[in-house]
Amino acid sequence: MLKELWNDAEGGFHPASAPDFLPPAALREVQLRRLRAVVRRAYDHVELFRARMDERGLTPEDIRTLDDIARLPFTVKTDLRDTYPFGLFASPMSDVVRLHASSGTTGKPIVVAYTREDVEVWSEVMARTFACCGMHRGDLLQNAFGYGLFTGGLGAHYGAEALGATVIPISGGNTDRQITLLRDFGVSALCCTPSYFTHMVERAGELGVDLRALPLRIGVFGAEPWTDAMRAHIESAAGIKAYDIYGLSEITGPGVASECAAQDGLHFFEDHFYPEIIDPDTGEVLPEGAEGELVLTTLSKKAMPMIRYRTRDITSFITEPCACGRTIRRMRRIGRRSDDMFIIRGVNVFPSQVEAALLAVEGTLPHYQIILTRNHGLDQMTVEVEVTPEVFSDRIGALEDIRRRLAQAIEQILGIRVDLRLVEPRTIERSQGKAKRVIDRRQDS
Ligand code: DLL
Repeated sequence: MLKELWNDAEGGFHPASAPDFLPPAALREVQLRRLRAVVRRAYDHVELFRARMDERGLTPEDIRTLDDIARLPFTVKTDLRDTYPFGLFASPMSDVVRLHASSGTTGKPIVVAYTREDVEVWSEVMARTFACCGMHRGDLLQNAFGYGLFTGGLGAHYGAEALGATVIPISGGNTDRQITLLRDFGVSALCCTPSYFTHMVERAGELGVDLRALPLRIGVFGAEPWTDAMRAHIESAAGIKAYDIYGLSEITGPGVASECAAQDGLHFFEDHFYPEIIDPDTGEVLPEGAEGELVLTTLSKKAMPMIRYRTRDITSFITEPCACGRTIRRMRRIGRRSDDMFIIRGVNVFPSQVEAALLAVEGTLPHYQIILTRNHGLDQMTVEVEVTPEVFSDRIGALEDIRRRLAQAIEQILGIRVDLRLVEPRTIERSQGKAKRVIDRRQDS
């Protein structure tokens, strides 16, 4: 079976991808076996988890079916902060071969650990991610995710090597050099955040390099929310297929879920990460297909098992089978986190809604920022968006016309009027990693 999956010439599959195609009953068996083992491990080695199990009168033996997972306590981000730096480790430091950390927006970073086996599993799921995106041995991957404490760079690096592709470990930044290598090396695949890639596209244009004429055919993007409108922009500007990949440091990093050729939802590598969707208010598991908060359990993590980790990311399972033939479950793209919503004059707003409205209007660039301020106790939202050089240099009429259409598009989606500031290309700061879309100055005013 493994051999049949290897499709070197056209790409798509890799021997490690076999679990993607398991019959569901066989997959459930693997999951239950691993779930029982990981609960046992966490109970024996992680004090916080054992105390929470004891409080509920639960022992690892009580986990007899996959549904029993709902009886287990949740883990949340503050648990990582409260036990900073190493309090959730289930392995002695002598077995830990790697640490990563994520800075987050407030306070102490969170620290995550990997044994040698954990790094192997991570490489496998990243190899499966790249295979999902149509990459194969012989591909030349420019890895523009940041190398360092962030999991993107090294996660993608090890995965691409496990796949048998050739990696260029360029990391993020130094955009002119990125474009030179893309062109001179004949790069066929590239990975980074979608916002950084829009910057690369823009810079390539300035340098007179037509990305569409290069051998580049695959873009693997993730680490931040992006919309289908952004995908359409990227695919047509660079002449590539753009895939969405998902993951988070607490669970392993990238490699938790990935789109496939169908570009219709992200497959979970659920033989290693068990997904549930819960009601964020009550904590109840929701029926298949309903939208809610994604909760993940690591089934094979050794150094830092995570049991029912609440991601804050909002999505739903897709219940129809996928055209690609994979049997592992899929979720819809993550458009928002339960904690990135803000309320303006009583209306709930997610940055992704603003992005969708902006990209629907021609003449704007995919560079924008949302600024929140408070004026006499009243919250104000200003959307700053760059317009194309043609529009900007045109007579006032063109600018006014775009402003009107943007205001309409936003009002249609959000139901409120916002302040719009149309700015020259290059005004808004470019990010090499995750873009900062919302600047909240409400506390300053
Ligand atoms: O961003 C890991 C990663 C690296 C994923 C490279 C994909 C590619 P953290 O820095 O811990 O880890 O941030 C995790 O980023 O909970 C989501 O809110 C968000 N996120 C990650 N991927 C996506 C995506 C990495 N494809 C947090 N769409 C997660 C939307 C995403 N949000």
